[in-house]
Amino acid sequence: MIGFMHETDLARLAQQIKQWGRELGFAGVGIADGDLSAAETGLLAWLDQGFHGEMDYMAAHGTKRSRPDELVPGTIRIISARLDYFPPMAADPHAVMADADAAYLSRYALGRDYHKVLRNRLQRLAEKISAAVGEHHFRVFTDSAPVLEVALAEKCGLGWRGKHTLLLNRQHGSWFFLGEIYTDLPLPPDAPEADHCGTCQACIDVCPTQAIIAPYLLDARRCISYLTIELKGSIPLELRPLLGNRIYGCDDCQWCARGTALRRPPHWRISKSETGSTMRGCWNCLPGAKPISTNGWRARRSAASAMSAGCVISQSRWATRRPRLPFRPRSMHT
Ligand code: B12
Ligand code: SF4
Ligand code: SF4
Repeated sequence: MIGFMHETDLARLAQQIKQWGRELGFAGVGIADGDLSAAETGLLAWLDQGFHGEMDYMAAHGTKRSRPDELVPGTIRIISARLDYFPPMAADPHAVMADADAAYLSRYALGRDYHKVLRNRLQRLAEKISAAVGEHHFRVFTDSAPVLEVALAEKCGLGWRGKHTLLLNRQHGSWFFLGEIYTDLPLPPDAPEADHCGTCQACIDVCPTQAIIAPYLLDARRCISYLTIELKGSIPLELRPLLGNRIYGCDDCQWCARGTALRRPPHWRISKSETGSTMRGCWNCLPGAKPISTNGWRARRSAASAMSAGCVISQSRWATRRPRLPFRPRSMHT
């Protein structure tokens, strides 16, 4: 059947896939071709600089990460999907970060394990496609293989690349996960979205460790997310005081705000550009989350670092209480 599909049938199928995606709970679905040559140059430069630190998996797969058809032969399109997260019942995150007796976990870690949720939904989406067009070759990924997820989602217009390097859009800021279906279906690709960062650089200014060393360039070795989740060794002494009570990931660069009604972390410094219209591109302040205890060893390790830096985290909160999380926090990345 696929061999006989006309362009108009493929365009209709692409619309249908997006509709099925919405029905499955995705906030956005786009279709990208597999040409990531520009991103490949950036990836190689990033690796050359050693910005990946101990994340050896980032360098381990040659060009498979930037060439989808090397990872899954026959792939010509990538269906990229966005799943929004943000725990609606959570308390004010800025209050948590200001509370020396609390520990802050990044918002993504407060819900169900997104790997499973996203993967299951993508699998169901791929099966719907199979039911409609017959067997096609596909593979489903979410942070589970060497894939340049942000570059792919950027290509097909699921948002624009912020200076913090994440993808964001006007609807939900950057508070979403990404996942993909690699396919051999010649679906019509979508266009990228325009950049709305303009002259704003609030995310760069607010980063506690100055990990965003230039617009669109992150030195992961300085990023609190890396330090508290990925790094296996101990957190460098000079960075510890900057962690505050963030013990599992960090969201500071995602709290870029527009408008005066939005609440900010206590250390927020308003950049000049925030008063300009460019800031409207980025609205991320939403209700926050409660302090959460966890028995994750990395969380304990970073809590210990935070305490050694003068941040008081009550033992009962992070060590002895029964974890309230529905799952054990784990690294997002494999
Ligand atoms: C490794 C990784 C990390 C690392 C490194 C992050 C990074 N920005 O690279 C660490 C552990 C720090 C991390 C942290 C987080 N992560 Co992460 N991470 C990944 C992972 C596995 C790979 C990302 C990657 O390819 N990085 C490599 C570099 C090369 O990519 P890049 O930033 O696009 O690089 C460009 C620039 O460096 C540029 N470049 C190179 N040289 C130069 C030089 C100059 C001068 C300039 C200007 C540019 C430039 O070119 C490159 C290519 O375009 C992806 C999942 C996936 N498989 O894609 C998730 C992913 C990106 N992470 C995600 C999330 C949610 C987070 C956190 C928010 C988690 C948290 N709350 O703690 C933080 C955010 C930190 C941040 N500001 O990026 C989501 C992002 C979703 C979104 N909306 O974009 C992803 C997609 C996971 C998912 N499936 O949803 N993460
Ligand atoms: S804070 Fe400003 S520069 Fe950073 S992603 Fe948001 S709009 Fe772009
Ligand atoms: S996650 Fe935190 S430490 Fe990492 S770049 Fe963003 S603000 Fe900086």
